Amino acid sequence: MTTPNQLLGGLTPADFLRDYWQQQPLLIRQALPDIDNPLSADELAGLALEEDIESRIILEHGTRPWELRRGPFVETDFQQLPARDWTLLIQAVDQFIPEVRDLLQAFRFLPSWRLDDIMISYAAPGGSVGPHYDNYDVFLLQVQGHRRWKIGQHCTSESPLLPHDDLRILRDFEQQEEHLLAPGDMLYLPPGVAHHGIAEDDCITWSIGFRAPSYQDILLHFTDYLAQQLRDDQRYSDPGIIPSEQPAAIDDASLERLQQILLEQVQDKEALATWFGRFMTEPRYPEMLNADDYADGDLLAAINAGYGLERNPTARLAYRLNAAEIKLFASGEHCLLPVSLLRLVQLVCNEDYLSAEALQPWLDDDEGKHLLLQLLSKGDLLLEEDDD
Ligand SMILES: [Mn+2]
Repeated sequence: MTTPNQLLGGLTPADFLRDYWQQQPLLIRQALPDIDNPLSADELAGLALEEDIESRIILEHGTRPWELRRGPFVETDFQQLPARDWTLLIQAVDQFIPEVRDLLQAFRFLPSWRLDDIMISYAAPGGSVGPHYDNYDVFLLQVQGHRRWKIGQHCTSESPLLPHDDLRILRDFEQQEEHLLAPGDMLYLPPGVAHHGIAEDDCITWSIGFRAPSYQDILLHFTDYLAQQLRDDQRYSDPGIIPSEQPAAIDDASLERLQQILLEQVQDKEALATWFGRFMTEPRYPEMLNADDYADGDLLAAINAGYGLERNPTARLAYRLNAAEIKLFASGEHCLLPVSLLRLVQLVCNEDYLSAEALQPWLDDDEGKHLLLQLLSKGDLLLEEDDD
């Protein structure tokens, strides 16, 4: 496993966050020198055949320039592809392949609720998804073969795009840097930086992507959440007004009353925390969380037999600690817990695997045991299974 400083090319996480994160690209040679590709091109193609896996193929010279095809695919789709200039993209591979998920441990210096997924791309020689920019940070890790990355200008939603129904390809690309990445090399890009990666050979790149809710989403979803907590009898009111000279006019005093209503509501910091924690832990594939009832006995028997609990790879967990309590967010829902459970909450949020040894002390704590049972029943945690 790589050390944090190796991962960031000799920078400490604090240096990286201060000088690069959200600001400027960083090329890191041999960020993961020992990376051992756990998924071959054939295995990636195999994933693209599966119903519940999001996959796309982009052909630079298809039935139209930059043709997008969406999975699931069938084997003959791959047999009919040209020898070069196409890319296969598979989303959220970290949720399906433990060896891919393990890489996320290296990014623990960032808030885990900001992480979105690891997308894997396989490209035939010349393959590319075109010059584009993303609205979120991304680390691009070269895992097999070589990719030439061209880095361009800063873009915004005003930047002109090629006419295309499905892909956001930049009309203009102003190249500023170019780097050839070999296995183990990694490129960090902040949001909005134009980039264009072209495969030199049989090329596999992992993209570690982040969640960045838009202001649109924040306003829309937070106010929707707030509105659900309000009563119908909480209404605009104007006691003490004076007679109108112009009955059709909306005056400043009326607008100020409205502003007061809005400001009072959105100022509730704990309501904001509750909404945000729920929103940022919403899983990409909620159907992969299988709710199932567990009894005390199931949990005790498993742990006493030495089995641990595994995090469901689909589950997203986060918490907020305030003076009075803990809010635990689990895959879009939340519960309130006593502060005495903080160590357990941190264990559950931070670890992919909870050993029987680590859990044992919590089985004597009614609230701790209840929390574990709740997470098991919701499907966020899973009982460890026999390997054979
Ligand atoms: Mn990109």
